[in-house]
Amino acid sequence: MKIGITCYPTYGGSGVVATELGLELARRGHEIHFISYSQPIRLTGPEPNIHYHEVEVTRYPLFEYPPYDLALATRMAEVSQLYELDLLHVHYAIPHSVSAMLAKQMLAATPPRRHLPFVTTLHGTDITLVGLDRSYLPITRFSIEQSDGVTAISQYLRNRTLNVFDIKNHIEVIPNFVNCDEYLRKPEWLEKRSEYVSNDERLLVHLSNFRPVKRVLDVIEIFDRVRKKIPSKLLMIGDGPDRSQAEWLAVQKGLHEHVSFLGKQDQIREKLAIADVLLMPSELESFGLAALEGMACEVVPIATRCGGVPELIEHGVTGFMADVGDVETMARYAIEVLSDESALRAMGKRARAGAQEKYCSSKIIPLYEGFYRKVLAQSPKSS
Ligand code: GMT
Repeated sequence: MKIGITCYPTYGGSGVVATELGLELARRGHEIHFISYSQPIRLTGPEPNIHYHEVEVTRYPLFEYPPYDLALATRMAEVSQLYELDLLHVHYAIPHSVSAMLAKQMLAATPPRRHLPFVTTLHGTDITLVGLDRSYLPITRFSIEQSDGVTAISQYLRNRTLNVFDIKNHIEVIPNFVNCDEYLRKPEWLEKRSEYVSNDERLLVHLSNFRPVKRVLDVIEIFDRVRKKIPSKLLMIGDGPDRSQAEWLAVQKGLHEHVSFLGKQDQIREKLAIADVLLMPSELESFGLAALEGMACEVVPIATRCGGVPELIEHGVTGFMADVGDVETMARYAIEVLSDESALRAMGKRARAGAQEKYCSSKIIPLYEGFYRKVLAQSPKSS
């Protein structure tokens, strides 16, 4: 198939999922065209079957807000026409779904009148936060209803979308995935662990875009409690609006020598795979991709019981969950599991087995392929 993919190309789970999906589909022989304002971050080098089309947004003094969604719609239509795409797959409804809807309408109305179905994948904040802003809700609902296929990354997000948006479409749940052959605890990566911790220390990790929903201050609070009982260090991977507050809290608590803020990183898996525990105390996660990537690397996730997280983590078996804001309980779980090497390693192995059982890309990519085929079969070839 020839598939156009649009996503937010910078750091953020939806862009990561979209890019990894494109890469996996390309390896399986599909022709993939990324259409976005910059090259997706995990798209590092030239890859067979992968094309990237940049969306240029004209700046003009009259445009206080340059109309990216219109430029995107135009580029989507152009690329679809030129490369004879079979369908578009947009990740994150706002504004990508609206742009795809416009591109589809333009192509249908202009000779030679191509039919271009589009699939929208809902990731979370497009529904839970942004979509609930009254100014975005009607257009988001409309573009979801106009989609030829809609998927959600968890059962939770599917149910929430159906309830909040009162949408009649079928929403297929296709969960996020991880490449289990690339995300694993490689012995040669473990050798690098000594750059961060000594032999008698434990290593905790947090990975996010440091937005308020991630509650990064709770990460520092949890680590503060763990560090009082267990010699340990914390790696903070990523960047975003709450980073300086977290750095300041670490200084105030006298932890600055034990916490490394690494910023945005390219080789996430090599950093994840050397850790013992991953902290994800988010206010909300529709899925929690960081936890899945950690689990594949045998890192025990300690997270909040929110959104789609209970679908991913089996409490007490493949990780731990506590209520949002309950840093005492999350710290207690971390101390318990980090105090016992064999329990820690056994839970890490069960975490990987949990990831492998349901979420390896080898299991999930065929679900997307099947879904595309279903959408194409239901769509007329030309209008
Ligand atoms: O919340 C974020 O960090 C960004 C957001 C995104 O779209 O990039 O994440 C959402 O999508 C991820 C990938 O599907 C999920 O793993 C996250 O759980 C989800 N975030 C929320 O629901 C808050």
